[in-house]
Amino acid sequence: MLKDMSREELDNFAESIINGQKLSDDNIRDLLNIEDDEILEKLYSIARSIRNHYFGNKVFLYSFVYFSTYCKNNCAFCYYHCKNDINRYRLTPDEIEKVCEALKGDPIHMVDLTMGEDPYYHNHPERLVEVVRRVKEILGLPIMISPGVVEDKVLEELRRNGANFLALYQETYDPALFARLRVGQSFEKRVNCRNYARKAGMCIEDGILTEVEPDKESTFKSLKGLEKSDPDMVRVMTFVPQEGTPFGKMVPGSSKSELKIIAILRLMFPNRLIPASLDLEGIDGMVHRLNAGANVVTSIIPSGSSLEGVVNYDRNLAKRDRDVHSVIKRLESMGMEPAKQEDFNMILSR
Ligand code: SAM
Ligand code: MD0
Ligand code: SF4
Repeated sequence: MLKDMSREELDNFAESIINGQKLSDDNIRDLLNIEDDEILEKLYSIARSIRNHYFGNKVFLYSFVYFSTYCKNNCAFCYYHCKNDINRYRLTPDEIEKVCEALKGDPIHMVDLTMGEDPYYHNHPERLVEVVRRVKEILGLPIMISPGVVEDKVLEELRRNGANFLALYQETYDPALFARLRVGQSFEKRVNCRNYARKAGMCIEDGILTEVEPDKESTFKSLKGLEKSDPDMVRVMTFVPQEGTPFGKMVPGSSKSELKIIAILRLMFPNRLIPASLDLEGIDGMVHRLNAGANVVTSIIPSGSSLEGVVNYDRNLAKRDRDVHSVIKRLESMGMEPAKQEDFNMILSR
């Protein structure tokens, strides 16, 4: 549908989305089918126009604190799969506090506290609540939690003690694919947990994986599922095969599909938060993702930190280059800059 559009027609298309026009199912399928690089560039330019309309050249920055890499689950795609024989760590509440002390003063908008479904915290959710309470006390910043599926009462406590955002990715809205990815887990429980978090007053992030789907129709189902989920923040990440896991021998895909889906998400969710994760391709990859319509940089990790990411493009690199100052420097070279904290707080309260 974009193939023969002139610059003016592309601008009109962006304008129509800003004015409330929704993509039809046929539109979504057509966009997913684009393979030609020139046409993809047209799609990215529409996504950027829409993003710029709502956010200008301003970007939000999230620090990432993966505080326990123990997990009782066996997600086929994940390095932290319970049977993977890897070095794991669990920070104690005191150690988490130290990490946060070190983040004090960093120009970030939110801190993302992430863990595997570690029984130490899952069987004693009051420990998790206490972590959130202390981190809030220390940093005074908005807090995202990524704890996996937790009970309604725990969500309420987390909210009361300072958690603003729950990140919980469905990975796919194709139930057959879900069963292969999140082996033995309940599709509905994951949906319900997200819905309850919203009811309890939190913002929610949902997301999907790409380069694992059996076909385009599966991706289409996921996009429609996200539409129904209607999250405040919406993510796509490229599946990266992880050594020692059931999907470890799969052939890695390129980021082309992710970039295309980021742009489609921008057309479907014009004014929402859409991340460019540093975890997949570092700062160079961030540039492409922002150019496809993203407006948040996630997985920022202090340069000296020994904490993990989830996918860890830099697991085997000598130098880790995803600290906040390197990010801001690169943003500036693109004509972009960090947003004000007030702008972020406004999004949290809408
Ligand atoms: N344990 C919690 C959970 O699973 O919800 C929190 C961790 S969550 C941040 C881990 C997310 O990283 C997954 O939901 C998935 O979207 C992403 N992820 C994990 N392994 C990945 C991989 N190999 N490639 C791409 N994304 C991956
Ligand atoms: C990221 N490594 O943003 C983080 C993680 C969890 N809420 C986010 C997947 O890429
Ligand atoms: Fe555990 Fe989360 Fe990894 Fe699944 S994705 S194995 S729940 S850390």
